[in-house]
Amino acid sequence: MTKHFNKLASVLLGTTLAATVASAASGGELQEVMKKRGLTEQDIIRAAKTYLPSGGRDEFVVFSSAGQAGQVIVYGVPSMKILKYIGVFTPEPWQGYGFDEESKKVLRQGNIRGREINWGDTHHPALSEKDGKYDGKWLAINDKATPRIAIISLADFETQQIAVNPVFKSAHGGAFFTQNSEYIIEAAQYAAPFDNDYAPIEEYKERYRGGVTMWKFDSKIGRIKQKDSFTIEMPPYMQDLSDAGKGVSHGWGFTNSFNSEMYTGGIEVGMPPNEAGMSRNDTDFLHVYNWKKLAKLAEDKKNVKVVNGHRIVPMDVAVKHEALFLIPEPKSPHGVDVSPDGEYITVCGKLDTHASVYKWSKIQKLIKSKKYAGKDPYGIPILDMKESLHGQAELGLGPLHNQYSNVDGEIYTSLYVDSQIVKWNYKTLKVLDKVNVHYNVGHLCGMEGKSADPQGKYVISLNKLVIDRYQPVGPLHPQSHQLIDISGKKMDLLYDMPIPLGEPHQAVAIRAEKLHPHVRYPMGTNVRTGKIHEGKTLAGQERIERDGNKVTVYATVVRSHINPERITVNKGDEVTMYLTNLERAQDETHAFTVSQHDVHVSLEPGKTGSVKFTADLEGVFPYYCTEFCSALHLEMMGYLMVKDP
Ligand code: CUK
Ligand code: CUA
Repeated sequence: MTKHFNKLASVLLGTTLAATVASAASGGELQEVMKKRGLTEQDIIRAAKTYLPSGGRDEFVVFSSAGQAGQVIVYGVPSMKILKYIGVFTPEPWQGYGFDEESKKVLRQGNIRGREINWGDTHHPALSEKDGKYDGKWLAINDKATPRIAIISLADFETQQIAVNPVFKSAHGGAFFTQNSEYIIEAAQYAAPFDNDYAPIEEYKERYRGGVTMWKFDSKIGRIKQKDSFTIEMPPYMQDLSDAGKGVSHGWGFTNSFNSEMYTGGIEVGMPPNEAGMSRNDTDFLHVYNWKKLAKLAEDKKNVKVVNGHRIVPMDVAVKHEALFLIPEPKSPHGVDVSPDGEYITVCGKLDTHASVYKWSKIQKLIKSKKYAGKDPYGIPILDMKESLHGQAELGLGPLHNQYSNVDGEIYTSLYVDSQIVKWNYKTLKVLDKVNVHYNVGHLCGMEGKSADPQGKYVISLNKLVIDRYQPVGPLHPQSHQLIDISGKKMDLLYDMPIPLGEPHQAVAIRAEKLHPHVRYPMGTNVRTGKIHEGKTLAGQERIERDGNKVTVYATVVRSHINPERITVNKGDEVTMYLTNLERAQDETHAFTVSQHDVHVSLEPGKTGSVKFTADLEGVFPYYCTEFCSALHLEMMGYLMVKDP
């Protein structure tokens, strides 16, 4: 007992005070609480390792995909306290994302062929990089269902851009920044024609294509430059997860694929069902491409084909310039993860118990010597698997994804089928430890664990099933993030966090000290553009302007009134309301809605936002501030009067 209390006390207070606390606690309140709640000493130690006292700050901040919710979840580590949901591909009501005009403009950038899309399937968030290290400026995340990439500013944790992929029809293998955020990699998934035409499935091999889009990124302003972006055409092998080279492999990209069989279910009558048809071959292909060279090539018109206004570098051009290669990898792979120095590339295959560690210097040698093991049906050179491999490590059933720690050669891999995290060394190929997780882990998230500067300390297991871990809330269970301490020789599972917002496919963590979000905006800021809003209104400038049936209201909000407090319009008028929050005090947010009009805008200090509606219903409609902002919050209101002239 005393030994455990000493350990606990040293966690809490450091070793010098340990003895004192142990003797005080052993007879006292702590033991009573433990007894009452049925807690073990191990529980108490884990609680102490994750407990964040009131007002405290976490060491790391995690950005997690919210899967089918189309959003991003932000939480702290080690406390696992949820801090924010960021609306990305789907509306987010609290901040009025999708309910005010500025955010609608961002959401509507995600329209496809004129169609509004309000649902998204977020998979892989990525943090912008400088020299392969996170710079804390931008977050990118992909939508798999309707291939799009969103850019979120870490100055205010708001979505600022959605870029639609003009040629892909689904995309899983994004987003991944190159080491200086020059580009964001997005790989296609289910092959389809690049154009928008119908093509019968019998033409799969000729007309259907996979590929990798290199989104040009301007990290100064945090925007994807659509016209400077290009796509590398690839065979219809169903490209998947990707990673950018860094350090010694900077300038190159790596993308997995499955279905090298090009099985479609429709071509080969009498074939076994999809699952078996798509994994008949023992190996699929790791795509290795020199994006730096391809970007240069794409500048010359004669090297590209333009589809939907977007530049494509065809496979034969890439092959001719020795910029695209294939390497066999164990079938049905999932993650491909480049080591912090860029020399080792670890690929895990769901149907293989091994992780395959490729060595960049070996790959480079094969490329330089033009020693190819053969060519695929599209003429792409294949490099010999054995000669590219550093080695393979037997890890367990269903290895999926990898994260690195701050210890040389140390890597953590999720085992989907075994429901475990395995710690091993990708240089020695030795397995070091395993820990059970609950259950069916997909990705895992290390602390800056995929950057050039991993921090160690923790990994988080992002689990697909929870079954018996939480209070049941119906047949659909929350999904689970489990925090694991990796600072010792053995891993230790510290904390279970349920997230009721969708599947946490992937998450990225950054040191909190790297983030410096705004406290307030410069007065009159349009937060979706970062520029001063045309509707900026200062105290004394409030007014209502009419031009025909168009009514424009320039309003201010400040404790504790909305000015103007009365707006009278005619039925059928088109009303635009610009609202500026004049507050400078921290966290003094107001927000605005009008009864029965389906609008909402959140107004953080200094922000100007707007709502727009047609006053098509006659009547009296209260409007009010929706944030409990002061003692006179309920008084912060007014009336929209709509009369039939
Ligand atoms: S994830 Cu998208 S299927 Cu393993 Cu990257 Cu869940
Ligand atoms: Cu402002 Cu409530």
